[in-house]
Amino acid sequence: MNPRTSLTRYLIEQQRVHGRIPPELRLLIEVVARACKRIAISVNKGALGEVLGSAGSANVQGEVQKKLDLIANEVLIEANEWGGHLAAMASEEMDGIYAVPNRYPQGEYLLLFDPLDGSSNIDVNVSIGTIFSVLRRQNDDPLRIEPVAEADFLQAGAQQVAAGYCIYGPQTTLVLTVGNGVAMFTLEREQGSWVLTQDGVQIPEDTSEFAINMSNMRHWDAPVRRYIDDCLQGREGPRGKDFNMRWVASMVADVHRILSRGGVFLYPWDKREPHKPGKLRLLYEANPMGWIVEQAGGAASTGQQRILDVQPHTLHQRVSVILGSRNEVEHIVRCHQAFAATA
Ligand code: P6P
Repeated sequence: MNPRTSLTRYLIEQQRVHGRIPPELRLLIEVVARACKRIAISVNKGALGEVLGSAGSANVQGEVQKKLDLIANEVLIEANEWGGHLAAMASEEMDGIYAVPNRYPQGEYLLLFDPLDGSSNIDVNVSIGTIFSVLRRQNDDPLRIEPVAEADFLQAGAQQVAAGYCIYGPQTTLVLTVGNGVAMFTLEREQGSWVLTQDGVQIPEDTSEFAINMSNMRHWDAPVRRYIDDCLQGREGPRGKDFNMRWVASMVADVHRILSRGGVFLYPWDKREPHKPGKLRLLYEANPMGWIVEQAGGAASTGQQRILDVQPHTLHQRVSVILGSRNEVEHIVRCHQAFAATA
């Protein structure tokens, strides 16, 4: 029986065989993966661990924080502040950035994370997850005298050097890209090791399945309404085939399904908050998930442009998200272009 490939072996191969990553980035990813194992332990305890329910606080977005949101955030910060490979961290749950204290070893990487995505599903035992993104500090100061600033994080998603998520579901699975395709590692609980269970993940180019929160239909812009209307008409309609719909309200779960069998995920701009381009966060959700999807042969667009080309201006910037099976995303982008041409 082939010896099972561990996360460590996979990362060593990406470092030494493919020359994709330096040792410091390999070690940083290992630290994040260990933190995800620690979060999984808390998530799996549920009511037995007294980790359910609200923390009685709100995050910088004004959203109610769950106890597990804060636990996951703390685990990631504690694991990485001593890691020695980071200059700073930024979390969806925190305002501003967390610069590694000077007395700790400093690295050249910037870690961004949504510590627990899909929090509304925690108390109802539906899959949730941790999303992370790694950038390199664009600082040519060899002595790194300049302190890390928020502006260091404001890099387009195309600058990421690693991205991944961990889904806490029936299995605990770590999904990772370092720019050489997408690999999936399933947590082997007895020994606590990440085992490579899929490499070279490929999203089918076509799909008959869309994921969107249909209750927002009346708020959508015309191109999205037209796209969904066409899908709902099924084989008698302009798409010539029937469509299925899924919506988990946990991006990691919807994206994991799309990586596993194809599909398209949409969280578009809507008129409830017209001044915001969308609900999802560019740096903590759209960029890491967009890169993973592209690395698996899919596409990720705002409807107007490639998500990974969006230049961030603020840390918690939001964006409209359309991602998944390449041909379906391109069809939706054409719907947007058609309406723009007649505007
Ligand atoms: P809604 C979770 O809060 C999240 O950020 C994504 O994981 C998810 O896709 C979306 O929001 C769900 O939003 O409005 O359907 O609850």
